[in-house]
Amino acid sequence: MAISAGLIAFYVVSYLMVRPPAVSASGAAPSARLTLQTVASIGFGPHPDWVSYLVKSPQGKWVHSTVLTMPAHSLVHITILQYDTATGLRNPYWGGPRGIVGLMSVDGKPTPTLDPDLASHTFAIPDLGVSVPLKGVADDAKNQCRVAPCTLAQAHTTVTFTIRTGKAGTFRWPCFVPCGAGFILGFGGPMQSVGYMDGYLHVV
Ligand SMILES: [Cu+2]
Repeated sequence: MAISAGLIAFYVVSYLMVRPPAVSASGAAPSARLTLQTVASIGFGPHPDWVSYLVKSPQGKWVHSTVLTMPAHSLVHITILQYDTATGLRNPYWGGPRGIVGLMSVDGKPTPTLDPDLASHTFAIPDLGVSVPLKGVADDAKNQCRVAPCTLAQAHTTVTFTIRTGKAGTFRWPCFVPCGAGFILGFGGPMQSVGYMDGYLHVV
């Protein structure tokens, strides 16, 4: 009894305390690069069926984290490999990319705006005025990824865009698509969990 109470306490504390590792963009000021992927289900860990982001380390390894580090006063070229299908945005305001330098490109095509119904997730940093809708994979696409990290051979869309960082600081970057399937209004679970659909950006 004491042992199980201890285990439960440990589980609760580790759940509250554990933070995923910070992963840095490649390169240094004034120009850096960062690659992320989104997956419909992470496939391992305490919540294998949760939707999630992963980030590629400068060494090319996929890391299950949403804690990012970028250089200040820089252009950061971001690539997001989108393996999840569309959920759709409740608020069409988020359908237009905002706060980026130039246009986003979707599968190599410059794209001024995205039909909100096609969005799977957003990459958004509200304090920096950045919000980019991420086009989902078609529901009937062949060879869909079920376990992360997904590979380029599996169905995906590729979204690229550039943001400009300013001064140093730490910023939240939550997802604004109600992608937390099975939770109230789609906004619970992974949507509120750092490492899945909520993250921190350290500008240094
Ligand atoms: Cu999301």
